[in-house]
Amino acid sequence: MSTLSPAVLQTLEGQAIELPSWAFGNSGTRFKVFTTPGTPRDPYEKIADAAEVNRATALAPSVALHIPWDKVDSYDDLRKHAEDLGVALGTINSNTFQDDDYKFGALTHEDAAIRRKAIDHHLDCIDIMDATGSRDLKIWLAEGSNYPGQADLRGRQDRLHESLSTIYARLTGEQRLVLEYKFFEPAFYHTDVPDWGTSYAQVAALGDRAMVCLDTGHHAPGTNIEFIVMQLLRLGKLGSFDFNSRFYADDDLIVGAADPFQLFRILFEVIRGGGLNNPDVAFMLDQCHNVEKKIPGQIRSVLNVQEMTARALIVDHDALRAAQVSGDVLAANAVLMDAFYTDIRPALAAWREDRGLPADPMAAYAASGYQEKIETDRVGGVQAGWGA
Ligand code: LRH
Ligand code: MN
Ligand code: MN
Repeated sequence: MSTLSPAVLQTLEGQAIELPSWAFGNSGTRFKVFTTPGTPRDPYEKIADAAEVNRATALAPSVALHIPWDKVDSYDDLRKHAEDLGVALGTINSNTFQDDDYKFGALTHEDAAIRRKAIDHHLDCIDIMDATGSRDLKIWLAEGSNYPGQADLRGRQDRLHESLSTIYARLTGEQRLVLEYKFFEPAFYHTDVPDWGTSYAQVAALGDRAMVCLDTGHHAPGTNIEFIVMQLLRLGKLGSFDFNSRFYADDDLIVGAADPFQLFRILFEVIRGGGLNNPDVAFMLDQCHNVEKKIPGQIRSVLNVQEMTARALIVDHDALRAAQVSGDVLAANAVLMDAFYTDIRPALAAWREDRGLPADPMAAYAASGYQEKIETDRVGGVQAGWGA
């Protein structure tokens, strides 16, 4: 059995992965949304479910909200509810992608009145951050065009800068803005923030408290995501991750499910670049569980990140450097692969037990009775979905 050194375990102890509230709601494809028994009926129940993930793993101390999906009467009250359950409210995600007014854009729209409406939504989100104590405002924009000639690409970029500047000026104290990019969807011809370079150019023009958000599902197939991680860390602009897996498009599947080796390579570059347990870099999940149970889906996800972080932490850096410097290609590659193939799961299970946590969080959750309880208690209400 592989053992993990005290230094590695200490690093792992500092790991925190934020959960998305929407992972606990129903979601699906544009063809069908299957409902899951026990699905939360409101933001309070989503947070209660997220707290179960943290209880089983001690890995998920905060929950991200999406506005208006998680609209409540009192965010002070929601914050207290979260704190009573041992979790904090985290990143506030804005939403300008489900309103008829935004058909041709929101922050980039030709019409100043529509831009103002979209800016005001972000200012409302910052008011919510003041109440929840959240640090980050995460902006993902569904803006773009479907046909060449439909839009003035340059004008939209200029208006985006103007709108973002107004939002950025409202941030106070430690608050930050993170701008998420995505190469396509829902627009198919052009997207206004399609890549890390555009996100970087926009946030660099704002200031130190504006950073890039990297969603692992938002790249073309074959993209070397770990290279982007390296570059953004090097530039001091990697603000956050939205972790998930993709096979084809923006699939939002369980992180580490589609390509565990890619997750390893990403985490290796995070560690190499000083991004692990670094307050500047927020680790979040952005996933949906369409056919599997949601709470175990989230437990599996945070464990996948923890397991892959452990593997990336045991890379023998001295041996790797020596091989790189001497040009020994095969030896260098072997150092990485040795760490990737090491089964650290038994060592992590033993370590969890030492800390009073379940050795097998998946089994502990299944035995806890929580799933049966919510499936009984939550019958009859209107279930909160991905967009409700
Ligand atoms: C866009 C996205 C973004 C949204 C979330 C629901 O595809 O990744 O982060 O806020 O999905
Ligand atoms: Mn995302
Ligand atoms: Mn996405």
